[in-house]
Amino acid sequence: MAATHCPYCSLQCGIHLTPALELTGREDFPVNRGGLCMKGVRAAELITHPERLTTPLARDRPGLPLRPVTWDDALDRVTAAITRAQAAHGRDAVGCFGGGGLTNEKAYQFGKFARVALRTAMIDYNGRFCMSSAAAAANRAFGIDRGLPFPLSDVADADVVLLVGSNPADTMPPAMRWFEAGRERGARHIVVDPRETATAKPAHRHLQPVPGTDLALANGMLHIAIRDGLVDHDYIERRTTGWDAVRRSVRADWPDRTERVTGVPVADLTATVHDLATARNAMILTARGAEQHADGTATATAWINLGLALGLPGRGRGSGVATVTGQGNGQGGREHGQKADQLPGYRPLADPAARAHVAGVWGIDPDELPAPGVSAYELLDRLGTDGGVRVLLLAASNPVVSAPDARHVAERLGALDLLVVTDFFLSESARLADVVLPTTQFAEEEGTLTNLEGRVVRRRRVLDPPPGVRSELQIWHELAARLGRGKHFPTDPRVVYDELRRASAGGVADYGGISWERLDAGEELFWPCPDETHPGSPRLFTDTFPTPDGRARFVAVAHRSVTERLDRRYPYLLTTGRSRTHYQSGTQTRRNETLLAAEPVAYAELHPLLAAEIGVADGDALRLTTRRGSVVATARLTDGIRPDTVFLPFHWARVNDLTSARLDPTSRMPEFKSCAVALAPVRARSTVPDLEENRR
Ligand SMILES: Nc1nc2c(c(=O)[nH]1)N[C@H]1C(S)=C(S)[C@@H](COP(=O)(O)OP(=O)(O)OC[C@H]3O[C@@H](n4cnc5c(=O)[nH]c(N)nc54)[C@H](O)[C@@H]3O)O[C@H]1N2
Ligand SMILES: Nc1nc2c(c(=O)[nH]1)N[C@H]1C(S)=C(S)[C@@H](COP(=O)(O)OP(=O)(O)OC[C@H]3O[C@@H](n4cnc5c(=O)[nH]c(N)nc54)[C@H](O)[C@@H]3O)O[C@H]1N2
Ligand code: SF4
Ligand SMILES: [Mo]
Repeated sequence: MAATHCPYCSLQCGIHLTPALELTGREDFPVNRGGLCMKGVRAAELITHPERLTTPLARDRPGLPLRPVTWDDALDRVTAAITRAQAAHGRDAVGCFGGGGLTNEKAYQFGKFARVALRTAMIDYNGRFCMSSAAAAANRAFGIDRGLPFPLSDVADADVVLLVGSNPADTMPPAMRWFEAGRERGARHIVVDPRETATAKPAHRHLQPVPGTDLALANGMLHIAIRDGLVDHDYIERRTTGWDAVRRSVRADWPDRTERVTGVPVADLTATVHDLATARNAMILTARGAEQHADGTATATAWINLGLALGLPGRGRGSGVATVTGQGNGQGGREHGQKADQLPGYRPLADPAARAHVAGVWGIDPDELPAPGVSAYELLDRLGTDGGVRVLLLAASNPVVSAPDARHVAERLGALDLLVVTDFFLSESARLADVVLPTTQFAEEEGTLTNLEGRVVRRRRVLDPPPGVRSELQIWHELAARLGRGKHFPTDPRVVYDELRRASAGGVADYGGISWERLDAGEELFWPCPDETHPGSPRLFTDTFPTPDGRARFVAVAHRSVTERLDRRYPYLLTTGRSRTHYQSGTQTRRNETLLAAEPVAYAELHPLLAAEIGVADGDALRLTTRRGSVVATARLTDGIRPDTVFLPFHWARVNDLTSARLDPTSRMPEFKSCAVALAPVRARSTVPDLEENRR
């Protein structure tokens, strides 16, 4: 039996797993203390799933079906395509697209593979669709991007918690124990969400803004804090810069104006500000609802501004402004080099000193390192075009389902010379591939992941992978060897990790002192941890911020309406997100019988008033159409949602045909969480197969 972690979300719940694949929650792991969600308890069922990929597949020509091939054949095809594309179109004709589910070792190695074996600038990953707005805002304000700068259990110590666009009751159920512990102590919880979610129901107050207006909401609350003399001037003076500009910038954000823009009553705005400001300890937590907008960075910044004005970051246990990271290794995945502009340790790729350090560890000349490339959506958008990527290596993401304007993305993938997908199932994206490489699942590999708190956890191997399956570390070694750079790519994850420690040493995300030995001995280690005698950093910002002057930075941000225009043809607002049952693009959870039975088809939540207006009843098929695409989902009526808004979980193919790829100017985050939509009942039963097609 091994003490390891759930493969899914950023909570990284501790589990015990036996070679017979019996899975139970670990009481000794401080984040979940034995608790697991319905996805986590069933995670091991996928290891032996009959649809598991156990041999490489390839297509001999476009249009022909995928067929089993040998590893040598598959890897030779990939190498030949890489060599051909780079000879004809330059190094950047080959691209890499990674994922926040990859272990630290793999995320690090994938970034290195792009820069050292392929020498391409074109690498980015799905975290761009997840954490990029919060990361950009935190880097600017605090000089560091670590989702929670404190252990999750601090939530129980907060007297007031404001959750903005975050639904942990569905997305991280075991985390709720800490919220519940707080409420039992008398803490007040306030939720900002257009829907009355399972998180909002037990909260003390629920603010229901129009999707896409969170920035206006935060600025309006800051205006009230200033007007009512609730600002912590001593904190602002001692610990921050830039206050004056921010103070001036919210002068016109009067409460009635904020109510008009956001739909949140003035009384609720005022009460919330007073709750936050008068609490001994208060916490503001943002998540994707606030961040996945074309102004996501500015929105996250506005909430940070409010928190700084109230003196929350670093005030003490139970205080702060933070973001709730999403994917299993969303945190580590963005620290070690999958991002277009980053080297390991959160080092900027454009910084000569950073390049010199990492090139030294990698044993190459710094001049060999490419320049920063483009962001995830931009990379996908240009696939197969002149100057775009022509051979794409895709690992641990399923953009045909999860990228915005997904129909367009599928078309771009189809325009490639060669698409190579590494996965353990034939995902919707893998079905479009020319070469599919089967890889190991969590129970078959060693490694580390970094959870939402910046805590590094160990993933442990409990059984051998099926014959025919290889880990990504082996795959990238083999490819690098064929490209003449094999010696740079060890396959033992411990060796890779020790190199990652050296590469990250001295960087913002310093893992230098976090050894597998210390983790295996049961030490709880949070980065930064510069050396082996360092205890790690569970709580940041208590004395100083990692900015050049040690102060947090206010940044003035103004609300402008960025949401796609509503008109007579597209009169309603569509927002998207998650159901409790399924995970992400659904490759894994839609293959689990129990989970599929619990939530078999795409559904859309809407208010009974809206349903009556368009003439649908609960359970009817509903057609949703945007300026980009059209989808059928089952109507689910609830009076907990704003009557002008429809909510659609994105776990089923085609949902993202609807969403807009307009990007945040700073983070390049797409606006997954608001666009204009038309709704119509589906009368003809013949269109219902649309729903069935989504089963898998
Ligand atoms: N069951 C399940 N759990 C998961 C995942 C999963 O796919 N399924 N994925 C994991 C990952 S990668 C992530 S990133 C996290 C995400 O975790 P969350 O951020 O909690 O999840 P979402 O459902 O995307 O969005 C949260 C809420 O934002 C609300 N919202 C929509 N638009 C707006 C808006 O404009 N303003 C505000 N304030 N709220 C809005 C939605 O109604 C939704 O309830 O979950 C992780 N956990
Ligand atoms: N409309 C809308 N779209 C969204 C969002 C939203 O809220 N609304 N949320 C966005 C967010 S926050 C995220 S994080 C993305 C996630 O979207 P995706 O990037 O598509 O994430 P997953 O579905 O987790 O895809 C992971 C794929 O990799 C495979 N996989 C898992 N682990 C590994 C591994 O270790 N190695 C390899 N090779 N493969 C592996 C899985 O089987 C699956 O096919 O979706 C984004 N898309
Ligand atoms: S909350 Fe996240 S880590 Fe915990 S069991 Fe569920 S999916 Fe796994
Ligand atoms: Mo995410």
